[in-house]
Amino acid sequence: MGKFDWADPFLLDDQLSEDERMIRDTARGYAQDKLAPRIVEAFRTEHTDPAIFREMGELGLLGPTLPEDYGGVGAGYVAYGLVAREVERIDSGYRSMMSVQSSLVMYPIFAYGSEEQKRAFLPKLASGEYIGCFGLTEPDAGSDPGGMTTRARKVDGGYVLSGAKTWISNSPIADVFVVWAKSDAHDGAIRGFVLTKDMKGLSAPKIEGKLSLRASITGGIVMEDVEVGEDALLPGVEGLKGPFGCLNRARYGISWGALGAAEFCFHAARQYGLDRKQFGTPLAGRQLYQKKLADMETEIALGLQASLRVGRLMDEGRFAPEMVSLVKRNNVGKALEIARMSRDMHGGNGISGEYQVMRHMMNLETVNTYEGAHDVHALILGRAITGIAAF
Ligand code: TGC
Ligand code: FAD
Repeated sequence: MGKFDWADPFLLDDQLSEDERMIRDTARGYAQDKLAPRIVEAFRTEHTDPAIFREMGELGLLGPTLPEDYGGVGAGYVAYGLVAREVERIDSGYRSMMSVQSSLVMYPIFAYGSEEQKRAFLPKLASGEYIGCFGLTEPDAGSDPGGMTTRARKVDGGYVLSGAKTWISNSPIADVFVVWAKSDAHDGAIRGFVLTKDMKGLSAPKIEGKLSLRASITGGIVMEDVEVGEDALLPGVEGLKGPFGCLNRARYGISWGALGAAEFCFHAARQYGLDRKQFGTPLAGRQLYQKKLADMETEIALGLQASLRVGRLMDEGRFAPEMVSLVKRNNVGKALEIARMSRDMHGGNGISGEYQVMRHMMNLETVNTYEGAHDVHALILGRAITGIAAF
């Protein structure tokens, strides 16, 4: 007979390789020692610390799946997911900073870029010397990125980009901008371009006053006739499959990350219930309280197993995007329910910054929306189930 561990019911740890456990422990140590002490204040004051990129870079946590030649550590996707889980256990905003840099900026340059682009950008993105952002969403094209109006006009020796992106993580502090635009030289097909912050006509205003993800800066990208050379075009991909190829990886990482946030909220509710007495007994001794804890533990355990399975298939080159939609949608939706539940179980204390569960709850509202809203992933699955697109 095996022993039951309430915090690891299916012995997830046993299913990891030595290398995966090592990367997980590095990420956990960093997150607990360096990120946890600053998050309450950072969230309260809406402060994004750019030094975090360099700290993560030093530990090999940026673009870890890339080969060492380009600054990565050649890790697999399970290891990448484990990093996301540890970082988001502290805050979804910190995980956002890490996953945009890794999956949405480094990955497209690696997968679709020229050798010169890879050499010029990847090592500095891996070390955190450069900060990157990914511009797909526009004011009138969110769930439907095919409706974008940003244009790349062909001119002698390059392109002129014009248009506006919005809700872009990292953009106000970014050095490198991976931007998607419809290119008239390619029959209006969507193409990727790598821009840098010093380019004339490019600006990235901050979006102020978010009530969610306050430790991760978000902004727009405004392109007013930005002239770029041929060398700014990502040569290796054309069409929406370019940005979606990156999103598959980021969404998968989020499926692990959100459960890290959920685990924080579950553990906090358990401890609170053990410590807090009402009507002469610890709250954790009440049936209703225990049912909620059991529901939390169940959803987290099932979700982690599912993400682990998708990660293994990714490492074997056998994943399908719909698998990612399934785990992103389910795990984030469940994490949001768990955070809301934990907030409630903390009573009045649950609304204070110090107890942290309401911060996770507010963050997860964003996580449920970005990288494909919860309902949009239902429609992706619906299309795969029925063969009928209902977007
Ligand atoms: P559809 O006709 O389905 O596809 C167009 C082309 O794209 C290909 N494709 C994919 N390729 C790889 N992976 C995927 N997941 C793919 N999904 C589609 C498809 O094969 C086709 O290729 P081709 O060669 O035939 O042209 O496209 P649609 O326009 O009908 O799209 C529908 C829908 C809903 C699936 C899609 O637009 C969607 O996923 N919308 C959600 C938008 C979204 O996720 N935006 C994310 C913005 S980035 C972000 O939020 C970052 S936050 C980061 C952080 O801070 O952590
Ligand atoms: P909409 O598409 O207008 O959707 C609104 C609602 O309608 C949602 O509930 C949605 O599920 C629903 N809906 C949409 N279409 C349908 C349909 N066909 N049928 C039924 N319901 C539907 N984008 C980037 O490109 N890069 C980034 O780095 C980035 N970072 C972000 C950071 C933050 C903090 C936030 C909030 C967003 C970020 N985004 C980023 C944008 C994000 O990806 C979009 O907000 C998301 O894709 C949804 O688009 P939207 O906001 O335009 O909502």
